[in-house]
Amino acid sequence: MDAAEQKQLLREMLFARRFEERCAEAYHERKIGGFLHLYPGQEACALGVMKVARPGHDYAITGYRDHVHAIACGAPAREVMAELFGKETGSSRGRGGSMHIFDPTVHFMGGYALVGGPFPLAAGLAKGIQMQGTDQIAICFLGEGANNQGTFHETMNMAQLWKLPVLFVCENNGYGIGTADYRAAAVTEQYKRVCAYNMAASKHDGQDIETVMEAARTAVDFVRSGQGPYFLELQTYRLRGHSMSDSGAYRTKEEVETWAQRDPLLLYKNKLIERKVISEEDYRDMEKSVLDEIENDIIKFAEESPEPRVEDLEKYVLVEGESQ
Ligand SMILES: Cc1ncc(C[n+]2csc(CCOP(=O)(O)OP(=O)(O)O)c2C)c(N)n1
Repeated sequence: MDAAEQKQLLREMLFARRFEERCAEAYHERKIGGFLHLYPGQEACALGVMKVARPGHDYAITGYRDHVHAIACGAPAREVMAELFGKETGSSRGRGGSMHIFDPTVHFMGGYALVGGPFPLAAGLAKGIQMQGTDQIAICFLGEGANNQGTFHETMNMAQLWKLPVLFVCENNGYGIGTADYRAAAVTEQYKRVCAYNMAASKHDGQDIETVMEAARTAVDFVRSGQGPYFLELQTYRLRGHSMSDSGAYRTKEEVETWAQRDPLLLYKNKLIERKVISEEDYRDMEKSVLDEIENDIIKFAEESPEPRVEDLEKYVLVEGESQ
């Protein structure tokens, strides 16, 4: 990447971080209701993989920690925020909320609350691509906790058997809510679990975005070339709680602080400063412009958008196969 591209990538990481922090504030202001799962600490995973894939062309699907994935696919950040605010202009017209961002126009297929639910849906997307014979791929981003679901094993088997064009990205942050991986899984190195299905797999540092991009390049090329599925494990850490109601009592301050030193945003910022691509002053200016965009464009749009109308309560509800 040239200097301008590196700067742009840093801005996207910073934007993702500040967007999520602003969501937390809006939640405390009671502008966002329901469950809210934030992404700080894991940005290099979704942004790194989608930088290498083809957003808007390839399909992506994920769980409930989905805002940044949607934006990385090209969903307008305004519409993601409006969805969180429950507004009619939101990506799911305010009916879905944080866990159900959905934007088929950019091939972002959601946003699901059921842990492990997206695995077979991703395989279905990949089967559709295979039948149509296009050069697209389906990308399924999920946490390591999801790999303990039956859907994981059923999907890995079928994906490999049918050589589906699907990339599984395991964002291994070490915890499923408050349960450490070693307390729930017999094998904690997730990439090893798919060797039972003869699936190509590898594990990488999920904090360094350039490492993620390099690993994703190999994985994406493999899947796109028709060789079948690939399982990419990225070791990462969420710097905040599982959701807004998490006290964090299950992990030590020292552990969080150690991981904070490998914060993906700081790692990349420091790299660019060392390479003299940016200065501290440039970073401050970048931060100002990101905060300005979030406040004066994105939040403003969400605040000023209309609520869904009561008369439209049943609109988009499917009854006996018909949309009302
Ligand atoms: C089918 C199902 N079982 C249980 C839950 C409750 N639950 C919500 S999040 C979660 C942990 C998932 O952890 P992981 O897949 O590692 O994702 P992370 O939150 O770390 O991103 C659980 C068990 C659920 N939402 N769906």
